[in-house]
Amino acid sequence: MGLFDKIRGGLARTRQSLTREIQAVFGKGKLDAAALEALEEKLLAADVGFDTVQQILEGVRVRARGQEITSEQLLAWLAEEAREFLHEPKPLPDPLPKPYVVLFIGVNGAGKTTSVAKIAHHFTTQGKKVLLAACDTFRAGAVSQLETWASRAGVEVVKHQDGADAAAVAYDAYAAALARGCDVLLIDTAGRLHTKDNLMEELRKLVRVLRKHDAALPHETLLVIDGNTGQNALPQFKGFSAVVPLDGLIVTKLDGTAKGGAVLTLSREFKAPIRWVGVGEGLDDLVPFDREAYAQGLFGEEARGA
Ligand SMILES: Nc1nc2c(ncn2[C@@H]2O[C@H](COP(=O)(O)OP(=O)(O)OP(=O)(O)O)[C@@H](O)[C@H]2O)c(=O)[nH]1
Ligand SMILES: [Mg+2]
Repeated sequence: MGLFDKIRGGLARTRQSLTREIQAVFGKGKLDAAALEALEEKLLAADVGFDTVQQILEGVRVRARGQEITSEQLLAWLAEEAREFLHEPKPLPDPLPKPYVVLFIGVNGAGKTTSVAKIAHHFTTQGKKVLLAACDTFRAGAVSQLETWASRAGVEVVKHQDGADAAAVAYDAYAAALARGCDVLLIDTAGRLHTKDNLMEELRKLVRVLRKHDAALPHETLLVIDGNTGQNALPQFKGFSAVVPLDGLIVTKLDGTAKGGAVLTLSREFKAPIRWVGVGEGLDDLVPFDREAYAQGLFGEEARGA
């Protein structure tokens, strides 16, 4: 399956609830006040934020200019409007600094560890040598969970004992990545609430200690967000970005949610580039973000009449 289809596939639940209902309420005809109101309701239900919804509605209202339109036309316009809000990340530097260091952060259960494994798999299939840093020293079983994933992906892990200082693990892992000639170092961290000061301080320390090696570290910090979180992802983004500069987002579990519309608001409000989207539990189920595919995934054709 191509990447485009994987993103669309992952958004099937969101798309079905959006497109089916839009087709049902709209039928054919004018985009009058009642139709706009119904459309507003559907977009809000898909967890597109209020301001974003207003902007989308204004966009389609202006395009329609009172003419009769079909629901197909309306969906095509919605996809075009949605695409405007979505930000793709900058391409990775070429050549990558060696080792290229990526830090994964986020609240508990967001999908950090599985995303680390999936990205390790992505890089190993490109022939790159990958090392993982087991910096979740907090949750019992977290290190062995990462090790299980690492063996599936065929990569090594640097770990300390449970309860060790996460910053020390990161520091040692970087030294190990250098010594072993690794191309990529992926740092898994413990889940933490952005509202817990002591845990955020631990994260700050991890970055500070890593920078003793090189002030450019980490090269990329990705906030992992559970797609089911919907609008609640906004405070997470604010909380984490206040502590560590974020380079992008990973939105996971899109396959299990009808709230895929929240990504529009995240991307619009924070101009946050989305690096990857998770669409399942397997190693291959993480795909590079593509805004066209995402917009089509929300409002695209395939679900029509489904
Ligand atoms: N369906 C689906 N499940 C996912 C996806 N990403 C992660 N999961 C599942 O979500 C659950 C939590 O994933 P983890 O990777 O352990 O999350 P975490 O952020 O490392 O969790 P903590 O370390 O406890 O903070 C696991 O059961 C994963 O299989 C996805 O894209 N789709
Ligand atoms: Mg984890």
